[in-house]
Amino acid sequence: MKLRVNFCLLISSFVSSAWLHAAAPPNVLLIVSDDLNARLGCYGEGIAKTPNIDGLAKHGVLFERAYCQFPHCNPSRSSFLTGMRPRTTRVTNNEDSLYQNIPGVMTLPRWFREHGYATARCGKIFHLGVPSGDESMDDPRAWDFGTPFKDERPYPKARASAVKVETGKKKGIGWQETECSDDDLVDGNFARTAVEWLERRDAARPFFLAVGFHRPHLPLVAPAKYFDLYPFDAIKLPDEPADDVDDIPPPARNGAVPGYAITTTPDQRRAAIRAYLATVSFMDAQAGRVLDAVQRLGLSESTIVIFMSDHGWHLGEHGLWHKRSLFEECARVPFIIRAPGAGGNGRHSAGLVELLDLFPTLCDLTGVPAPAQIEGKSLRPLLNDPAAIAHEAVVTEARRGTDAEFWGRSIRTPRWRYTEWNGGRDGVELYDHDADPHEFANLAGDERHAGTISQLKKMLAPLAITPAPAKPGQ
Ligand SMILES: [Ca+2]
Ligand SMILES: [Ca+2]
Repeated sequence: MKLRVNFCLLISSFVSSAWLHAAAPPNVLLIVSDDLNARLGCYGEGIAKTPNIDGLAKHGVLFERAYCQFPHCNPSRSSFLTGMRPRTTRVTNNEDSLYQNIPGVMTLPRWFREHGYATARCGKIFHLGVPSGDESMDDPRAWDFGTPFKDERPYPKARASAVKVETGKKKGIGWQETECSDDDLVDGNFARTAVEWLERRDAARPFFLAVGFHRPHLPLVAPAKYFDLYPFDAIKLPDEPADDVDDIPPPARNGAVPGYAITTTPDQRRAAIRAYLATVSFMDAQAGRVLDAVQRLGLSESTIVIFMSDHGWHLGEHGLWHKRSLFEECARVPFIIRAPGAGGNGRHSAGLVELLDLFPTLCDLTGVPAPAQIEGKSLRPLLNDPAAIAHEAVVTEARRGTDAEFWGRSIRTPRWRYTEWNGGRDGVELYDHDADPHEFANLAGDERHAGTISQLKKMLAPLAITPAPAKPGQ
């Protein structure tokens, strides 16, 4: 009799746990900001005011060392939305098509859709033909619902009392503090639509809601109230050694965004930084609207929330004001996971992680199987133990240059960053993060580090794109 009771208990406990899992897999809310670096309040070194993202981090796990695979919209997004490295997707600029390169490719939202999730997109998740409004880069098979992406041009009127700094930009605008409401700009619209979608969702199915904010992508347009958070005169410019650029190989110095040469004078630099911060705070406020709705609708305990960016952005470090570099400010991204029942309480993880890890992590946390194509790793162990390690090293690659083409590949370990351009023919860089967290001193020419370089080269080779062979005479 006792045996029978235990057997019944066993059966009922098996059935109830299987039923629970089958009936209620967690929802996923994926928030992706565009061109956002890690200088947020919750990152401690922060200069941007981001109370909503900070609030999310307080209840989740913040990854201090998260890196994109390619600091450019389409290559980065094609990588983390498939879980494959750029050497596999072969998407290395904004014009490449993931779907042409890999016909029938499986993407993260499509995978969740095929596993029973209601999938919705508000804003930019795959690379869109920004700012033309062309959505040809999106995966049409991925979504049950998607908002069209329309740039807000013509931009709302500038505030009469706006700080006037001559930008020197010939076409378009670099930044603008506007007299408009949040919903007059695309990100306000994406937040509003995402909240409405959550309110009307089909509660019978778990959801995968992806909200892609456009800011702080250029042009830096935001309502004036967000500029008011940052007094112009209080904006600090980067403090760097005068000879910093002397030891940076030429391919790592060029690659400025055409038409964005607006940072010649200290006041122009202050205005550019201030506008970037204003748009970060604007984006944070929109993310807050979606996060508040998750709480208001009682979904906090059943929803995994991810906040991340597609790559970083330079605010004048090493004289750079753009993306597509392999320095820390550009390769590193904010990455926060709040998962019910895993991690939490504002822990920080110092483990190296890659955006590639997003796909397998979401599979692991939801019970959805991971497809065979995955090249990243689940971060679930790091959620439960912030001292856990996922990767010995992470890799970021870039393609730069206008007159000549330079392929850069960079490997980051807890201590070192090693970068080579065109396989080393056009320059190598080695930075010691233990002694030099701002990457001021390039140690590549120092014979004492030859062994370290040779070891890092060996680790890098199987993970990166093979650079094109040298042309005759090179
Ligand atoms: Ca981007
Ligand atoms: Ca330097």
